Amino acid sequence: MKLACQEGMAPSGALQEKLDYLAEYGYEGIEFWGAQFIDTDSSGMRKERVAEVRRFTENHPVKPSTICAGYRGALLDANRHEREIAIHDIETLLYAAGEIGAVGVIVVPIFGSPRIPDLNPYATALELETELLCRLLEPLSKVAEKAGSYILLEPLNRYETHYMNRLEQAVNICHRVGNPNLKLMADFFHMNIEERDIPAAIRGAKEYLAHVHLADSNRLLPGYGHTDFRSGFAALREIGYTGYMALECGIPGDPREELPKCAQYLRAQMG
Ligand code: LER
Ligand code: MN
Repeated sequence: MKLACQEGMAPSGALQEKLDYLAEYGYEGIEFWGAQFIDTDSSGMRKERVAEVRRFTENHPVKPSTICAGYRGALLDANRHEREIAIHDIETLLYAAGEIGAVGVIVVPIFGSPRIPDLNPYATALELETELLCRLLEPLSKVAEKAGSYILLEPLNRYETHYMNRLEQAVNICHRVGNPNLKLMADFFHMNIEERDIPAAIRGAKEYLAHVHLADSNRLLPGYGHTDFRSGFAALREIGYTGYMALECGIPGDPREELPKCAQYLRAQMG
């Protein structure tokens, strides 16, 4: 398993320096926020940013791990324009991920409350959302296939979304769509709130798990809360997971001291 860190958590402003710091601290991957690859004027790809990331990471030990969301609109919006802009931006990001060599693009189907009407007794909002999501993910995962990257569905805790809070729900969507370029990811912060048993949830997602986010129970760096990373990492090892685990959390202090300390802590939990 490889440790990664979100770009915004690394010290200093320039990409080259961030990469150098991360390598020195013991990280092997960097996760980028998606918005930087989207030209909001033309709605196309920001090719110069993609080229820059490629240039800086090509011969660097720290590689792009993933692109985290950052697209406009929402897949599960009742407004067609909002869905279409989300699809368009996610497609752009899937191609960007392919070009920079990242595993894929983290996709959250909807933040917050339902935006699809409840049409009970014909269908509940949740049933409609699942139908719609599968319909949208079928062509999107074909784009992922063409782009050489993966869609990574991310379950979030109940305070951030009403839809898809546990890994099992994302597994069901992946299973139903049945495209090998549709996968899911596991975020320890959300799992700590929603899963009954984190190692069991990870084991249940074996077939589709393609990325991990790391944060402790209080969404600070691992080691500052009460999440048991050791048992979660053992389950990841058991299912043969060898991908990235990217930090996505607050740093309670100077990143120059905290990030290397955290890498050491995480490796000890893997041990
Ligand atoms: C949001 O809480 C989250 O975990 C992100 O990875 C998704 O944007
Ligand atoms: Mn996350």
